[in-house]
Amino acid sequence: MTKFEDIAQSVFKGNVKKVKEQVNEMLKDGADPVRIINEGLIEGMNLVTPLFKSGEMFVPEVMRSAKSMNVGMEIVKELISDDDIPTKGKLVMGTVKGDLHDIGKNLVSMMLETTGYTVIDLGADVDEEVFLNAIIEHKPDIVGMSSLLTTTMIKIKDTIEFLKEKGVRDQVKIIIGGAPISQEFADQVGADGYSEDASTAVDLCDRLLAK
Ligand code: B1M
Repeated sequence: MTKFEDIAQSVFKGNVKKVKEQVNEMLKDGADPVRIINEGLIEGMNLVTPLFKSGEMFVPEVMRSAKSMNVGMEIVKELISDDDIPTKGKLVMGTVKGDLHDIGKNLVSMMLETTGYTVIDLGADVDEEVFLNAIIEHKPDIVGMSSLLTTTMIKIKDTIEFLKEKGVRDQVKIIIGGAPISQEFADQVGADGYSEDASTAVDLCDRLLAK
């Protein structure tokens, strides 16, 4: 096994301490930081994704793997310019106005980040104006909206309408999700996509940006 593969295995196993040690040791030996990211840290999360999808790995284990990857990433990031960090696309993400549930949204953001997306997380209870300003400021490829309450689902529709009124709707793809959300609802409100969980959200973003 190569040293990059060793790091990938430690990320996969969620061993934060080992990832820290291995990354620091490889940097000391002069390894390329970008290769550490691509062939070690990201590769480790790539091992996690199919097992999470098939139900063989669960949320706490995925969180540990993601934490290991992030710890490694923090060390390596110091040494390279932002332009060298591979990014598949930029997302602005938030739970809609009136809704405080953020666990699922955080998991989606984390999976996207660990598979190479840049995520600007606006948090929960996000007003439509805040989505608008974030689009203007960050120029994301995708906007993600989460809702966990049947009473706040309507806010997704309102926010999309508001973005249309302000003339920015067509500048971004919009994805939505959360327990009460369905593909049918996504079609009704004019979202570009719906995903039922964090790993299919990654597939959805990949598909939307490949078009
Ligand atoms: Co509340 N809550 N809650 N709650 N809560 C639910 C959602 C509820 C179903 C519980 C129930 O009654 N059975 C119910 C909603 C009923 C309904 O609307 N039909 C409910 C209620 C009623 C409420 C309050 C109104 C209770 C009250 O005060 N009377 C209140 C509302 C507060 C508010 O938001 N204004 C409330 C409050 C809370 C807590 C604050 C206590 C806490 C939230 C803490 C937090 O998030 N920081 C909480 C919790 C924890 C839950 C349950 C138990 C768990 C939600 C969760 O985190 N699931 C929930 C019951 C349940 O869902 N079984 C419940 C785990 C998470 C990983 O899954 O969020 O579904 P989930 O996310 C998934 C997918 O949905 C998807 O991917 C995620 C990962 O796989 N996904 C996306 C989510 N967002 C996505 C976005 C995407 C793509 C995929 O693209 C953008």
